[in-house]
Amino acid sequence: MITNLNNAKAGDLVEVSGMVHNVRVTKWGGFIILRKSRGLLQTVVSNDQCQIYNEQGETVALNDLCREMAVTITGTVGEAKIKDPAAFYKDIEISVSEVRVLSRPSTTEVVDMNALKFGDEETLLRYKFDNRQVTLRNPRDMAILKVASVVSKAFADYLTEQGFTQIYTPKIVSEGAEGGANVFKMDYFGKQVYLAQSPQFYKQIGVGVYERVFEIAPAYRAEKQNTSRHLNEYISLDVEMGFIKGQEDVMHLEAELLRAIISRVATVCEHELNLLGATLPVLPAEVPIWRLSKVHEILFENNLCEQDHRGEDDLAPEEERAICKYALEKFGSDFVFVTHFPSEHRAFYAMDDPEDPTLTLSFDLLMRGLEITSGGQRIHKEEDYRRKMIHRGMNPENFRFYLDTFRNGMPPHGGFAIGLERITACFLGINNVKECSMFPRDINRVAP
Ligand code: AMO
Repeated sequence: MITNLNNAKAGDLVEVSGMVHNVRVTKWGGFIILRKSRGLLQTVVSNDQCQIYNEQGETVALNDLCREMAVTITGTVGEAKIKDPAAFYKDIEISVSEVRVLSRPSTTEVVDMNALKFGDEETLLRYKFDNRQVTLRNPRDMAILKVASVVSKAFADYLTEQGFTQIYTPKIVSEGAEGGANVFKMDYFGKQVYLAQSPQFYKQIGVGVYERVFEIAPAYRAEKQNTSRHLNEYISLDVEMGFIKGQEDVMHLEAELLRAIISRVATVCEHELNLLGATLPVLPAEVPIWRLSKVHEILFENNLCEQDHRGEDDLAPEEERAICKYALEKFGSDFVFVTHFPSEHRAFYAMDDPEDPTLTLSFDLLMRGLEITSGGQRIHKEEDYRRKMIHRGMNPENFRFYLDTFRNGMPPHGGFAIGLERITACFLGINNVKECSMFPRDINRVAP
């Protein structure tokens, strides 16, 4: 008897366990559509050749089975051509000889995760997230989160091959790393502390230890706006590397890392990509790298934005979309690096450009119209940190342990962070990043 369906061929006797996704009863028997870890498996029941037992071992009929029962099925593999895109097993079906019910839902009205037919996207998403513990079982949602999982595994594998060490840093911190007001405060035995906006300080500290580090962990942002690109808790794929010659080394690493991730997703997630109708992004050998000022100019000169954004110190969302469209049309790239953001607009740890200290050696990576990464070279001298902090009205004493790292010697270094939900959404053409989070947290939602 074979239990691994991936090795099964026509004529093999198999035992398969799974959840009943659907039951269709016909005159002669019917179908049990079983849900497995990657998608659906069709099984065929002929009333005269199949025994079905309930949890007590009593014989029952096919129409006694219901959705979300856990069952073990024994049967013979047959060849098939299944059209349902949610079917993971498209070339086989099982002719069932025996079904054993292992457990059943305690309600006869299980949440309808298939018929998510609402008029507008907002109502659909609310229903989906209100019942997330069950709607996650929808093959489409399963597929999205499977891709996210493969992305993060590919991220870890590639970096490990490149000599990076995975680290785990605290999420309860004494100071926010990214500045600004979007930091969650919490009470820690009577003292005010924060939820980490990013592992920035700690991953830099990690460079002093291991030269190259990465982390996959949640990050917290007290974003008050409820947008399709913001979560209050997201998974940050963080990288930091020592002994760089400049931010170009960091961008180069990120491009090669993305190449490895795209290639892994293409190989491992063919089923998920087909189900979601997704096309992976194009990453050319040379990803365009433009300064922020150049992007404003390109868009203005080519009349690609409604407004003139020249002189602005950041990219407007319409610019992000427009420059990505331009890069795809002109350079065949779904990615664009934008560099040299104004110092005043970037976090204090960004290294200022020695050629023009009003700018930083930092970058964003845009993909298909959305920022998926920020990164750059960091300051690595204590005195430079102190100068910049004082200039910004920050109290260096609040960052003692961080500054102590540089006092004790640090190599030139840099890094970046990719938002897992954002990169997944961009890969799959999903409009709202919340769909790429297992249990999204936004201003109105902390449960389930
Ligand atoms: P930044 O704040 O730009 O940089 O964040 C890096 C990336 O994290 C993702 N991200 C988010 N995703 C969903 N919801 C949010 N609220 C959210 N905020 C950020 C985005 C973004 O590009 N320490 C630096 C990184 C570095 O320089 O290494 C940082 O956190 O994809």
